[in-house]
Amino acid sequence: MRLGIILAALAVQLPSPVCAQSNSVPNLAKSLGDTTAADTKGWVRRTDPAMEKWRADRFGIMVHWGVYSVPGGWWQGKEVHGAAEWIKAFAKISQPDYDALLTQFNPTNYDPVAWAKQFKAAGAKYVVITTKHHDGFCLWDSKFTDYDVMSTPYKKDLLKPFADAVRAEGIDVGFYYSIIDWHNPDYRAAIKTEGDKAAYARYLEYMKSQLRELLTEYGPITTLWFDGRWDPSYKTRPEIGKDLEAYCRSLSPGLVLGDRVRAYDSIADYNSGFERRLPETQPATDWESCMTMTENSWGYHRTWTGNGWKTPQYLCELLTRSAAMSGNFLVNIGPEPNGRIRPEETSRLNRIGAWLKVNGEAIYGTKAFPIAELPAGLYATRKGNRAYIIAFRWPDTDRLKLKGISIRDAALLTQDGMKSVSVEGGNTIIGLPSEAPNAIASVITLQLNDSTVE
Ligand code: JFZ
Repeated sequence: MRLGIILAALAVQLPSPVCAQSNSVPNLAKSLGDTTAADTKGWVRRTDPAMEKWRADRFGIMVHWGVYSVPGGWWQGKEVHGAAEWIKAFAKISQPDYDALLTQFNPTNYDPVAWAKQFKAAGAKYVVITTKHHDGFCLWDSKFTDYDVMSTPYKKDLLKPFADAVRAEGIDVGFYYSIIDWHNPDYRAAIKTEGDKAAYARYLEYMKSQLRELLTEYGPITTLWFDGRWDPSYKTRPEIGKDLEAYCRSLSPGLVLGDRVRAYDSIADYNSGFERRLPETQPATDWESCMTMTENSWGYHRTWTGNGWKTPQYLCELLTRSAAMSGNFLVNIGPEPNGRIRPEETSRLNRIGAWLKVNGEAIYGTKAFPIAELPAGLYATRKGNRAYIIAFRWPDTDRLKLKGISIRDAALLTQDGMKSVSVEGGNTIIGLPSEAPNAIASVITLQLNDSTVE
């Protein structure tokens, strides 16, 4: 149902008709396959260290940055609602007009070390940055195109210092890479002629060459986040995605790959279909939700927020709900064209980080801990024989009943002692202080009986 809302929101802005090269917008509305909690589609649960690390991370940051950040959602004096990174399509900007934006992309305030410190302060364990979005512009010095940062006044690779700085903070580096490319003349949305087929084959080689650069020249890349698989040229030929995936894995054996590298026929290492939403129930596979802080703009938009900015508390709750369903949460930022992270985003990242600093034990390295009939606003996670109740709404009674759960002890994470812990008819009853100890969400830790099986 949420997908319907996303599509309805997109539909408002769909330009039509569009040229053959960039007809991705209407196709997006018509044919976006979505994955559901029940989808397992050939998924095999990986238990190698790289996958276990990704699984334990639980919280990451996504960065959408490119020449679309220059107009920032405004074109010819008019605000263009919706995802700012789509402005070329939404405002029907001609290729020459769009290319002129490259001459204005000069992020002189770009400070990757400060960015990395900001990610650290947010408590992120991995970061995924757009190396190339649908517009085809590349943030690095690619040998295979001039449509990159070297053709801007900045003239320096943006990814190398990014990867180095992020890694220096102990944070994993991941790369977003768009399969759709509005600029490359060989890209085809559909294959109708032999010529299209040959062009797309060249495009595939182009993608591989770029992915080789990204996977071999920027230090260890832990995850590749593909996007834009919905055009018929890709989604009707699953062998292409399989081939691309095999190629990436051959270059980087531990690579963690979301399902968007594939056509809709199967899930790779995790389900990345939870876009600006969380699953209703816990998926059977590994999964990740990616989330905007405003409504549906990933790239920097100067003014449009849709339903406004999500509060830090709400973002913490979405992160917690994800962990309580054994999933990861990737929150997005869209830096300004000058390289600054906007204050609305830094303040939210800092608030999330401050909460995680105290309560992160209940999130990192945890998985779902199902408790029946937990009151709304309360979530449960588990790590070994410790479980955590994370309360975004402090119960208005002084007793919290945990149905069917038998524990040895309970404590507040941030202060000593609970009023009481008792057992009544197989349920654990925890006596609570009348005030929530934490303004965002308080954590009650439970010491499980050793017999409670994992
Ligand atoms: C894609 C991009 O088009 C968008 O610009 C942004 O980068 C986002 C992270 O990914 O948009 C999508 C992709 C998939 C769905 C919705 C929007 N989906 O599966 O519902």
